[in-house]
This record gives sequence, structure tokens and C-alpha cells, in this order.
Amino acid sequence: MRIVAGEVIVSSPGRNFVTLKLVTDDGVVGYGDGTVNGRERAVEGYLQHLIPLLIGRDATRIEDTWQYLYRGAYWRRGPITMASISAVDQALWDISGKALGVPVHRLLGGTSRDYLMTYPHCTGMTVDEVVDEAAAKLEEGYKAIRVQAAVPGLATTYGVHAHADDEETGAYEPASGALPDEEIWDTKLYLDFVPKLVKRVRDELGYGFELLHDSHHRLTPIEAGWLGKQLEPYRMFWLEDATPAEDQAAFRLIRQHTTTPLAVGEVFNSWFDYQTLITERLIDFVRTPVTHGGGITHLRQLMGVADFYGVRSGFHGPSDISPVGMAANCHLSWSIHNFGVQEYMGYPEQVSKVFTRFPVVENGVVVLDDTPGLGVEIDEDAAKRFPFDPKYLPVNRKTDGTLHDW
Ligand code: KDG
Ligand code: MG
Repeated sequence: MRIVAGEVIVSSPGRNFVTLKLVTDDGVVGYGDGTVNGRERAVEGYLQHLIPLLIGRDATRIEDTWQYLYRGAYWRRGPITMASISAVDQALWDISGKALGVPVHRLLGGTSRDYLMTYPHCTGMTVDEVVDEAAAKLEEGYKAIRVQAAVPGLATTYGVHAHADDEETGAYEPASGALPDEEIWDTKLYLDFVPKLVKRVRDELGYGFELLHDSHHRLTPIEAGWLGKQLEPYRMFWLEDATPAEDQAAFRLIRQHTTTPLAVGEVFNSWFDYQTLITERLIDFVRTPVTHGGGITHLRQLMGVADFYGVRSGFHGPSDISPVGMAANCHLSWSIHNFGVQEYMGYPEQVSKVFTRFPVVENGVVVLDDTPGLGVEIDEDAAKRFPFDPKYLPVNRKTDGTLHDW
């Protein structure tokens, strides 16, 4: 079964997505997600380098193709390279599954569990709003929730939407074509506030569910250690991205000061981003999604090593991972032993006009789907009706104007 054609579909049904389509001489079509939020055109360009290398290759040789693209490039790692290789890898797993008539999780060893626990985002302009939202999600059946609230005194806060339905539309992102929004950050206001937010959620709703919070790379290691310690009484499932992720050594300091579990890696793309973190037992959860982590092939290998160190998965699942990437996350999550949780932020309604079939969450868990391949269907004509819409993620400044991590 040879690859005979490749095409990059960049469309924006509410969010920008980069989808690679590969076609075989048997007419089997595979899809892969290569979306890097705010840098979509870079992945599209990289994929244009890869497509000629793929034509004529045996579509079933997934491992060999991965090695060919990774080692063969000479230039290794990095978000654009690894998202592009991932898109190819996902498309090949999709093709193999479809050709054999089995879901990808079956090719990976079958399911290791009965359901995939997911977590949604519970946000609000006030703590009351967050508590109400969290109560509603628990009522829907969720077993885990992430809580973020507007920090009093700051005009905007990461992960918090001005209006209740913005999460559906992604409207917290800047307007199309505009320069990045500039947000203002104050660590002391944040550190004073978060323990109160978490305490209120536990006081009001109890301990019968998993609780998560994302610091989004904003703290120093010692601030992160302090925050983790304050949160210990509330039995967090994790504190996410406490410090800028690329500084692996920083986690040694955080770990000395707190037993709150730590998750990191939504901006990572390789085992080598985790080597110190995992082998020194400095983290508890891997956040890299299939889309950014070199595909199912590389992330599966990474999670295999992580398992030996008791580190579990919590693959990134915001609405800027396409439904194809979400499906790939789910297939890997079904199969690996060391699954932890799957983030499932949800999608704007228009997404389902293009991605007409993809994994769904019911009662807080991903529904097992035995559709062959990744189980995602795409209406390519509909995709053409949603052209690319250039957008940037916000940037962040301290109150004195110094640029800070967003
Ligand atoms: O594109 C960036 C978003 O995906 C990221 O800000 C979301 O941190 C995030 C999360 O945990 O979902
Ligand atoms: Mg995050």
C-alpha cells in the first residue's frame, strides 16, 4: 500500500486547524493534526517539505517513516518539526487502521480501561461563578475539573472568559488579523488568590472529584514551591505548568518544597524535554499531546519510559488541538497502562461542520469508538468554506511593563 498523494488542509471553523491528508494507491485516506496555535503557516510550510518524501513510500511502515523523517532531516526536535512529523504519523496510523478495519487503539494493544476520565475548564469572573460552573460539571458526571478564576485586581486572567459562552466560541482570543492582546500580570495578586479559590471549591463541593489548576508558566521555582505547599490540604490532582517549562532543573527546587503533584509539557515535543524531569522523578504527569509530540509513535515510546517512573498521562486537549489530534490522544490513552486523565476543553459549534465525526464526551468520560482508524471524518468541501483566519495568542507584561511569560 503506497502513498500516492498528500495535501495540507488549513481551515478555520471557529479555530485554525492544520490537517494533513494522505492518500494511498488503494484509495485509503488518512488524516493527521499538525496545528500549532498562532504558527499554523509554519507547519503548513514544513509539511510541504515532507509530502514529496512520502510519495511512493509503503504506508504501513510507520516506524521506518518516523525515523526517516526525524533522523533524515538532520535538524531535530522543535514544535514545528515535531508537529509536522506527528501529522504524518497520525495519518499513517489512521491509514493502517482503516486498511485493516480496526480502530487505532487495537493496533496499539487494545484498551487498558473501561473509560477515559476527562476534565473540562471551569472558569468565572468570580469565585462564586467558578463554584457554580464546577457544580454543574460535576452534576453532568465529570470526575475531574480544572478551576481558574479572574484574579481580583487584574483586568484579564489566563483561561478566564469574560462571558459564560466564550469557551464555546473561543472568543477570548484576539480578533482576526490583530496583533496579540497585551495582558497585565501581578504574581502577588495571583499567589494571594489561588489558595482561596481552591479552598472555596473544596469547602463547597467536597473531595469526591479530582481538582486541577494551571499556573501557565508564570511563577519562579520558589513561588511555585510556596503555592504547591498552600494547596496541599486540598489534595490537588495536579498543579500545571508552575514555572516556564523549558527549565527542567527548576523542578528540583519545586519538588523539595511540595507534595502537590506536578504536570508539565504542553509546550514540549520530545523525550529529551522530559529526560531529567522523568528520570529524576520531578513530575507526575506528561502534558504533551500527540499533535505536538512527534505523533503516536514517539509519544507512545515516551509514555512507556514514563511508566517505569510512575509518571502518568494528561495529554493537552484544548480547542486548538484539532478533533483529529484529540482522537489520536484518545487512542493512545485507551491503550497505555499509565493513563492519568484527558483534557477535553470542547469545541466551537462550527468545528463539527468540518469534522463531522470525532470522539465525544458523555457523563464526563470519552465514549469508546471502534470506528476503523482514528475514527474522524472530515467534510473537505465544508473546510473550504472556513478559510485560515490569522490570530495570535496574547502576550503578558508585569505591571511595570516588563514582558512576562503568558
Ligand atoms: O494554544 C495555547 C493553549 O492551548 C493553552 O494556553 C491552553 O494551557 C492550556 C491548557 O492547559 O489547556
Ligand atoms: Mg495548560
